[in-house]
Amino acid sequence: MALLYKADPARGLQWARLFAEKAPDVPFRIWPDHGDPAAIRYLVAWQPPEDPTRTFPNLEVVFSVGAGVDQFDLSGVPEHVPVVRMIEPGLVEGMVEYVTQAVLTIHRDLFDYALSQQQQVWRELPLKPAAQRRIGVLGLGVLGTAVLQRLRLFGFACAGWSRSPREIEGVDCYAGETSLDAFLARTDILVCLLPLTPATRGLLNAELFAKLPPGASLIQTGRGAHLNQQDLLAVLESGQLRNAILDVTDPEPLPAGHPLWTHPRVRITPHIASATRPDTAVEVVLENLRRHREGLPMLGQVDRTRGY
Ligand code: NDP
Ligand code: OXD
Repeated sequence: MALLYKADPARGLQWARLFAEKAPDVPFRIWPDHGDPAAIRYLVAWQPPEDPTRTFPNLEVVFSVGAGVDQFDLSGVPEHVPVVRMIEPGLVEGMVEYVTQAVLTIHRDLFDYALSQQQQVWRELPLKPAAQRRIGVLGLGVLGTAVLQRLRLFGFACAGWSRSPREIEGVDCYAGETSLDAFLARTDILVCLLPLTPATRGLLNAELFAKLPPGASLIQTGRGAHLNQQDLLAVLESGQLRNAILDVTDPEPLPAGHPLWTHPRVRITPHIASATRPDTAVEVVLENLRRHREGLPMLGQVDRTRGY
């Protein structure tokens, strides 16, 4: 009854230490040293190997080491093997920190002050109260909800958009395609925290940007393929969008020389908005192993028809 870890090997060593301490009865293997393939029951992976059940015939559960599963070829995992994505407090905390700093950067005009600094110009801009800044988060799941709950505390006017109706205290919730235009029309700072699915691929495009108020800004923390990067460059040029903070791009890494790298109104980070934290994630995986053994639903089980 062994668990195979197939992701960043340095973090794998931390997982191994935590498993040895908290679950010594579960042998922990790090890819490619999987030992007896027939002993592998659980796989924790960023990207599973091709045809995992042929290699590991007794595989019972595939865990994504990340919150998203778009990097998985779900068709390669047979229906009887559940796929579970990562929901863990460390990952949530990191995302709340990242989006909060990004929203405050835009809200407090730090792009403009950076440009002034380059020109050695001492120029004050009018201070806008948070209540007059409208934040809109695409995706009201684990991360989008946590981000909005924090941003509310600053007094921002908060809204979010999801597929099915949600209720979050202090947040105007919009649901479904028919409400998207109204959500966009009231959004000054748009945050993307959607999963990448056929329905959301390319959603951040010229048509969508045109529905935001002129001078809106984008914080992109979903997946690179949500965004049409050429369209973004065009709306930054026209002024329809004022600033963009991108944590994810397509492809990753963003190639050297790409115009987004040097755009004065774009800030780029290398997909670090958040990351699964071994100490908190191991607790969740162990809880899910317990649930699985007891035939209970696991936390974060992926609905294959929705793709997230
Ligand atoms: P969840 O599955 O908890 O939430 C997804 C949300 O998106 C839900 O509210 C869902 O609606 C909504 N959604 C999905 N499809 C649509 C659609 N077609 N139209 C409208 N709304 C839709 O995911 P998480 O919050 O845990 O994570 C979100 C994403 O964040 C990940 O998939 C990943 O892409 C990204 N991420 C990025 C990281 C980074 O470092 N940059 C780190 C971790 C995650 P409903 O509520 O109705 O289901
Ligand atoms: C994730 C990520 O999905 O790190 O967890 O992007």
